[in-house]
Amino acid sequence: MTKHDPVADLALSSETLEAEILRHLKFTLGKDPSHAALYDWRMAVSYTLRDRVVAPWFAATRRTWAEDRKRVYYLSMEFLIGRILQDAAVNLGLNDLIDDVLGRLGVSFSELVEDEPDAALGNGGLGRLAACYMESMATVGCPGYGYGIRYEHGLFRQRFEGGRQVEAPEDWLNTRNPWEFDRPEVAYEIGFKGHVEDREGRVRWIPGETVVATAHDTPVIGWRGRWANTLRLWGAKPTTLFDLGRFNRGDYAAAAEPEALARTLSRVLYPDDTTYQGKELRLKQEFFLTSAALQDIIRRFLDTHKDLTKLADLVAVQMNDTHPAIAGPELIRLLCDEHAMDFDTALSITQGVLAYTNHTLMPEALERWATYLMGSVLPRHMQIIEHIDSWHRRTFPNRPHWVGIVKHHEVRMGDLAFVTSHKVNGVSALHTDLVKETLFPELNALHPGRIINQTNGVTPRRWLRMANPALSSLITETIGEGWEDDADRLTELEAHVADAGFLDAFGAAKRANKERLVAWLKDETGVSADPAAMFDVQVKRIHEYKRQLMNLLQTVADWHVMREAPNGNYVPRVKIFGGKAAPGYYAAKQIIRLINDVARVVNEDPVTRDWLKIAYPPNYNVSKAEKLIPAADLSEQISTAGKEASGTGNMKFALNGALTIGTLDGANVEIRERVGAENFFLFGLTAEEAARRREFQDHARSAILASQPLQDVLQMIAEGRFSPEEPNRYHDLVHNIWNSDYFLVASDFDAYSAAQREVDALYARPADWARRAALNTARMGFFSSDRAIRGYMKDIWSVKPALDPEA
Ligand code: NBG
Repeated sequence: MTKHDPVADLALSSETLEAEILRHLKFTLGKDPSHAALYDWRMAVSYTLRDRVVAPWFAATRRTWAEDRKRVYYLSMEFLIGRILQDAAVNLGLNDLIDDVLGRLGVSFSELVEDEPDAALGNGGLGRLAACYMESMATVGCPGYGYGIRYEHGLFRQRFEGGRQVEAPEDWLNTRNPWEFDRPEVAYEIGFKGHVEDREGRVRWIPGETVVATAHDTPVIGWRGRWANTLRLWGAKPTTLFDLGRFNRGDYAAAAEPEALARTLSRVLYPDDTTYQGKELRLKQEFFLTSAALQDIIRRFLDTHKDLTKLADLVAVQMNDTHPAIAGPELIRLLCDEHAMDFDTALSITQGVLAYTNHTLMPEALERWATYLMGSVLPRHMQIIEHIDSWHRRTFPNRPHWVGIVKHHEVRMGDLAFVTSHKVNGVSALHTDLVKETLFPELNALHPGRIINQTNGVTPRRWLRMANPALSSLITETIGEGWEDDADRLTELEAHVADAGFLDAFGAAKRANKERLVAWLKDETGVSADPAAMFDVQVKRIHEYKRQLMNLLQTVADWHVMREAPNGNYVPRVKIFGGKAAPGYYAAKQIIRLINDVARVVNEDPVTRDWLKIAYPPNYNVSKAEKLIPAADLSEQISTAGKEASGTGNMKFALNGALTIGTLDGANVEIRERVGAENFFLFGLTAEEAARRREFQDHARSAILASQPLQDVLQMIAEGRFSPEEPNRYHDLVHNIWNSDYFLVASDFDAYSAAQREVDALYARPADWARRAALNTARMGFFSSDRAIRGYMKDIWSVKPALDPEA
């Protein structure tokens, strides 16, 4: 039998495309073209594209049913999707056609693209990884669903007032979301609180509160539309809509109370990715997502199968960090209490189904719920957690006494996720070793082989093909089509790096991206940058461990040198920062303010104006990353070794031909191995050395005393050189570096400075720089999320890609 080729269905003439856009404009938006606003055009084009996704989406779904394939369910509290319009256009191969057709209609496609709100249902790397993985699952043909929460307000909007971060609510759903299909008929009741009844061994949880979870589906289309999956986001609704009695008595606010209470569950994303706060609403959100997903999964399984003991043959559930780790107890509850299974069988099925990805070692980010809170919000689950823990203790009598899921009146979600899973994975090779050695040494000894590595990846469709059309065209001209879903083919570029013509073209593509960015930076920040200068970029969440402060201190040191010796010869740089701080994270907010204070002084300095500029565009998000990354020359990946689990921005930069200055942390280690040590600026303490360095009481003070430049910089900041209106504004910050400096800014400062001088020296040799940059792009294919997803499919999910010939 010849297989139907859905790609053929995507072919479209420009006349048809135009007619479809105009049809949507008229019948969906109710607008005459002569009166249509940008918004109307964007909606019309989005609906037209969404229509094109439906056929491959149905085809993939039908095939999964018909072939009774195993499905993967990716449970995540965050999906940092960004904009969808252009991504869909690129994957469907319609980008240029749409551009032409709209051009003829007098509409600018790039303006439409910029008009789309950025779906920011995530904080940072963990959420963006989930989005890249969804796209790769659709590209390789891994049948599956992403399950998340449809937050009405995603990550806050950041602006600066007097250099300080100010947060404003984000409202991506203010206008219609053209990508989703509402599924009001897919609804599940989710309970909280209440009590547990035990009638002759039949245990039942009687919740004290309930809400309803309803589904909103967004199709996720893979490369060339060969496969599509569903991102199913849950919204919360009240079980009883409205208290009519109260309304009739005129008590309108109270009448709407049930609705308001339910809605809070899917109202806002918690804006913090590195600390755990123990808030009841957060626990409720986690359970809301998890329970809705598991009920949906079991319902789908029972549509075609009877025997729930076979669940793991058709279902793989991935828990993205511990946020959905209540999945273990919830699945056991559903199997035991609702489907009359015994505990041991239910636990073993659960372990077969679940797997857990760990994304951080930071102790303050590891979720632990007070038993009284867990017991009150989820009383039945608290019992089951105790059962799991005592089962584990009985099964492993040599388990050390300090190990356990419930300890010191807390439920440790990492241990819970570990025990209820068949595989636990780290997100880079180094991180995986540290998970084994420092986070779960005892559990690792009891369950050898359970912890495995799956190094993160990023989708080359969005992060190269779409974000960097200049470089993408060059790649296609040089090695031909097809590298987008076979990123290992990028190595074919290596044969061309000795060719001066190719290197010139490579440099020209970078230059074009930088020119685009210059115009944008001017608009966003007022800073004028010279496209010939080195663009040195650090964009990511602001956190002490990521050491934006070290980068800034180094910048001030450079500025100081230039001022002292204004006749010197300096390599011009534009220092670009981007990122948000958690609203309650004081130290991170001080760092933001200091960057802005320093930028104001440096950018106005006539002595250094030709060499140094600092730009900090506010509100860094996915669409800003798409502009910044392709224009970067230098990628700053300078976290304290042992602290960054992987990083994924590091991959996006190197893929786009930036050179990295970085520590031996997270995936930097593997990036350096792949691109070659000579094409990577390494500096700093290793994870082991960092740990040992901290044991030395005076590490910061002695490093500062040994470094005149660092002393000078700290002195300038402490004296209020950058905050004359409030000279002691950064007292705490400087005091902290001298006296504690947990993240070893002082100890790594000189090594970092020396590496920056190597960077300068190479940038002064443009041909050498271009060759090394091109080698980075050529050797980054490994970091495609397709490779990562294939790894998960093989080692964790036991699922074969539906698009591979023999599958
Ligand atoms: C983050 C890590 C990053 C990593 C991403 C994706 C959390 C909790 N962790 O280093 O800090 O790249 O996860 O794995 O957001």
